Amino acid sequence: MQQPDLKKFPEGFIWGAATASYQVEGGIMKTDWARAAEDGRVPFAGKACDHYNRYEEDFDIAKSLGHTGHRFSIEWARIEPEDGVFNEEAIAHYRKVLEALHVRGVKPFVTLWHFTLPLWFSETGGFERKDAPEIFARYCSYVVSRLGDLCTDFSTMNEPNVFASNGWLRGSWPPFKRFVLTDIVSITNSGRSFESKAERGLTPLFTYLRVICHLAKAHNCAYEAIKKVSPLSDVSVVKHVILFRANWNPINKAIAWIANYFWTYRFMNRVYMKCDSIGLNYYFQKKFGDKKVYEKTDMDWDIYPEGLEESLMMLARYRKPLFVSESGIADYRDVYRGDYITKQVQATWQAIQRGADVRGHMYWSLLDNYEWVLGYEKRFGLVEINYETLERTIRPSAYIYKQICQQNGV
Ligand code: IFM
Repeated sequence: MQQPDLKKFPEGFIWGAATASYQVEGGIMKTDWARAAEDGRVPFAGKACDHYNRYEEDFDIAKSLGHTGHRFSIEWARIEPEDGVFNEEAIAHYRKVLEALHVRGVKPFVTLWHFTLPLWFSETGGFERKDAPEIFARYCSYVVSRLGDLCTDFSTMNEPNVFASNGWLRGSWPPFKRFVLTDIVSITNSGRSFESKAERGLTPLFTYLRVICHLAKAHNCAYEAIKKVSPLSDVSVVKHVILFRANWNPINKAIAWIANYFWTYRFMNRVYMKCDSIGLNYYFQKKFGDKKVYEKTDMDWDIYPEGLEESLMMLARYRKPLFVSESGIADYRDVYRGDYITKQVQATWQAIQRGADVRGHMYWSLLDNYEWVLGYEKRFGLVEINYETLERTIRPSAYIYKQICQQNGV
């Protein structure tokens, strides 16, 4: 029987979880991250969860957990291992992946690029290149032309601001360029364990700004190119939002406003016209002037799932359909995750009541995964991975989410 106080979601609302190729597939070579691992600058991804071979087993689990949607990414280096050379075997693989989702009645959401770059592209300048937008659009339109009959929802890129700030400001991700002043701003999942070469002066800052500009152009260019080959596809960008808030103090309020502008709105203002929908990745907030001490996730991020509501409202101003493309918690012991999920779903429901057109919710992540410079230690998964045996174990919190998915409510 339905609980009387159940907060129901709109009919057809999509429930699921997300993954990304480099973080779960295993065996990915010839990328900037694989090269950085060989150079000892980041951990090896190795076989990861071997999801490349075990996707069917993993989708069975997702299905058994009541998921109706699944977000995953395509590995650019598999598809285009050399400049302009496309690999049909890789396409055939991802076609099988999409078919496996369809057979299980799970709707696919494909991200075309999730952080890792083919070596030929990164070594010739990557997104610093002037022609990067065209190169990226060529790749995106190729993939959509080959997969568009099996998938309608494509995100061009994941978290462009995280990619650029970790690569060109913090210098903790490839290509490890660091603008020394930015040590005062801590950006997401960048870690501090690996040394980067600091470049002095303003040059790295200008390069960063150029990269951001190229990323926005790349999305817009890819949107146009995808529409040419598949006019009916839904094309989105996946934006990481940090919720900057402030206490009563007007100076703090001004700082929060500026931070939200530079982290979220500046990029979105450049791309929203070329978005059919927008994906939101939310993990944490920063409240200026706040003395409250929050409990922490294993990433040392404040536990504040409620912030998802306001983050959705920040993107709702663009008047596009939204989906929560990622939100979740690193929680090795699985003690906070169930409550965290319940609250992040409640926050999503609240945003819908306030007028946000949210169509789906993807927990990050379906599986434990390679957490970039932090390696395999952080555990986000609904499903625990034993990296020795590759055995999958469903965590108790996954069943809390299952109930939400099945009731279409919380
Ligand atoms: O693991 C990452 C993912 O690749 C992008 N969004 C944030 C996640 C957790 O840090």
